[in-house]
Amino acid sequence: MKYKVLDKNSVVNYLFEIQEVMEFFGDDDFEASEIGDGNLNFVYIVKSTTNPKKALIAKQAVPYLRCVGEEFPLSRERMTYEIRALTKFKKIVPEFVPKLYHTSEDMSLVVMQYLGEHQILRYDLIDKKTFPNFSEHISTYLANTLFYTSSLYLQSDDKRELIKKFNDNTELCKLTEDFVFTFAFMENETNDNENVKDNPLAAKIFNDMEFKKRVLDLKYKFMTQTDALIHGDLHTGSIMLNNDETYVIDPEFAFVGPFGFDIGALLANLVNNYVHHHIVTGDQEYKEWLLKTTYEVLEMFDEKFFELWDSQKDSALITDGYIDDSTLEQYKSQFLKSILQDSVGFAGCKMARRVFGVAGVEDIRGIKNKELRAKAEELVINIAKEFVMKYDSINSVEDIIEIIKR
Ligand code: ADP
Ligand code: SR1
Ligand code: MG
Repeated sequence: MKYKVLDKNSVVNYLFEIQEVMEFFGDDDFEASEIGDGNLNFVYIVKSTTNPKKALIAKQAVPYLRCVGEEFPLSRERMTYEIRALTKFKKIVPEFVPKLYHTSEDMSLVVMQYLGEHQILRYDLIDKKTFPNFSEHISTYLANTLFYTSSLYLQSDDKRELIKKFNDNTELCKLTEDFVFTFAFMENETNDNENVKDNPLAAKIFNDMEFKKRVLDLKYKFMTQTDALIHGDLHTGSIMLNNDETYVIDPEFAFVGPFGFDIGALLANLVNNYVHHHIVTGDQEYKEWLLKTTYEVLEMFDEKFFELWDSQKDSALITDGYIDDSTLEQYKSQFLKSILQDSVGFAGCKMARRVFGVAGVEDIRGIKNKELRAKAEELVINIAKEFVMKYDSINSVEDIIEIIKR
């Protein structure tokens, strides 16, 4: 079918032609409304008119960046990568990825399970909700998606096939290069310039050449490392969950990139939320829960990744019999330490970009009281700076928790 931009009426007409959707709704009529609150795309909830709990989600990419407007063109091919990534991750960790009912690269559209009993993690964290299974779930998601798409599991030809399939996601990788690693740390028209103007904190970070050199190193890792298929935008707005289940949505930034990038994104968002509570609510108990969760996610990731690696004797990287067991164990420990270190570096960049860059987040930019917001921003920049300046000397998860607490 030839691409056209849908609206709440034409999406229903389109779905009438899709067998899987018609089977889902059976004899029920259905209607659509737009619920997207993301930066890039349009998201429709398509509900049965007789039973509104029976619903599906239809998400379509339009040929521009939604949060800026039609004057910022962005090719809709990003949905091709979202479809490919959802399909791939669904095979690896089916319990953490919504069920797919229909995908069309031509229409840049996906129809998926409606997560009606799940909430976006970012808003729940702001509301001080706790989730007993979150660290267990998300560490399993991270360990499995990263391990099974890496050269520690795949053979060389399969890994290169994976790179071919994902690494033309040029425009979204460039968005990250620009908005995560560059524009947020210099004068730029896309920044939150009301806040940048006459702000000593902005001047401090924009003129900190030692910090900016380290950011360049991390940007270079992002641009050149092809470790594993990553989600590419794993902030707390890309996670929907409840007490029992956790889902990861929105992998349109997916490409074969550095191991530490998704872990770093999650770490950054947990720490920015910690800063929110430190400054706004002062809720000690909740801050403790956030620190415990951060600790568990990182430790459990390490254990699970190690375990997966131990069960794989032969891969593109390691040929069985190549080195003795104790050397291999040392090698693996060092390898995992370097993933942790890079995660901390990426987390620093991802925390700091939310202060002055485009696409601020509710945890920080959403703080209504100006003085408190300025305090939160300063704290975010201080922790982020420490992450970026010290990432390659981090030895353990305890070191990271120490930096946050201090
Ligand atoms: P974007 O690509 O524009 O960032 P998202 O994929 O993040 O879009 O979706 C935007 C919003 O739509 C989410 O924040 C969430 O509220 C809602 N949403 C997306 N997918 C689902 C889903 N499967 N079930 C329920 N709500 C969803
Ligand atoms: C201008 S792109 C804005 C941001 O939205 C996405 O969620 C990514 O984080 C991207 O950097
Ligand atoms: Mg999103």
